[in-house]
Amino acid sequence: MNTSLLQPFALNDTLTLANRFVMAPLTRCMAGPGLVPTEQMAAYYGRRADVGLIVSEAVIIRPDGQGYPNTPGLYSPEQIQGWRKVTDAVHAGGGKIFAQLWHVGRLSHPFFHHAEVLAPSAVAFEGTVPRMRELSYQTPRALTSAEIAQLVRDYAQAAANAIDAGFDGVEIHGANGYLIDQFLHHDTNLRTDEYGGSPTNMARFALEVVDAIAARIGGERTGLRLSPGAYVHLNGDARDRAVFDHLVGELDRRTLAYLHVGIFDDTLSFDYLGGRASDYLRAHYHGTLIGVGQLSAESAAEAIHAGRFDLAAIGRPLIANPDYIRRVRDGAELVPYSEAMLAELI
Ligand code: FNR
Ligand code: 8K6
Repeated sequence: MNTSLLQPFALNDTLTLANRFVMAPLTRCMAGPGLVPTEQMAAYYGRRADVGLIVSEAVIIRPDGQGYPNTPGLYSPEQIQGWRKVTDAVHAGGGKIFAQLWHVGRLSHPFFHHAEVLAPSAVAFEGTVPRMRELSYQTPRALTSAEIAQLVRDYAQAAANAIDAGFDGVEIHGANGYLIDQFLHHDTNLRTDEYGGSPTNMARFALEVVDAIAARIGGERTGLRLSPGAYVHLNGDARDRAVFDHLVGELDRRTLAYLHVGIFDDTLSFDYLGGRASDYLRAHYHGTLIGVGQLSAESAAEAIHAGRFDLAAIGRPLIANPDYIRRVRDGAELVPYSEAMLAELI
């Protein structure tokens, strides 16, 4: 492999990464009681500190944002303390780590928090909760505008908590069909108020969250993950294109740490985007772009040299290979990923 991916990359004036590899956010469902990060999680992230930037597994911003068992939070003092161990371990190894801030919207279930399931509109997701197949998703209640304003404040507070916990920044989870993405697609946003009905309105919540967090912790510490191509948890609609054109155009006028494609397989082509989600974002956004989706070190190097994106996020291979960077540097074989590996943190 061309070793240039292993050279430092200046994300901005505040943050320089040791190399151009990013650990993709990977939900592991291993938090302890109270959704507090554990010592095992600190050791797991610490083992990967030589990756240029670690994006944490998705972290819920408040109790009703939970959609899977044992996903960590960032709203209680105990959770902040737990994350401090994680960020210390990563920093001790010379790494950088962002927290991925998450609310699942309609993909939550009262089983987790005994509260209502909230979403842009009262449109249910057909199916059952992964790992808890006896739980069927419910029809959510549409958020009021006062509740939307509260959510924006809760995202900003979670970002401030992340900085308190020692994170270098946050990645807003605006991808994969969760709450923010539910506002951005016509399948799940049927609102007729200032948060629905037009591209400007449908993009409003995402931009309010971005702006509230950037105002609180700095735009240079704020990244955003987006899925302009719908591929999981909701259906795409040709009209979504105009929503993302507006949103990404607005993001392009702001100074953020980066945009990150939310996808599992970046060879997927979306009719309404005119091709791959990453190519669409590259064409409309001029800041740092993180590509992802079944990348190898070789295909990542090719894509970066071709200018398709700037940084390469690696997911499943980093579950299987805590020493991924060393193996790439040495040209060593990688251990193949298998789903059975999700059972423990190696
Ligand atoms: C994921 N992915 C994911 N994405 C995200 O934005 N937040 C998350 O918490 C998770 N969690 C998660 C768990 C597991 C077990 C997998 C396999 C994936 C998606 C992930 O970040 C990435 O986009 C995909 O895995 C594609 O990259 P790879 O695995 O092909 O390199
Ligand atoms: C973000 C929370 C996810 C919880 C665990 C997800 C595990 C998924 C692992 C299988 C990956 C297969 C890729 C298929 C693409 C469709 C996306 C689910």
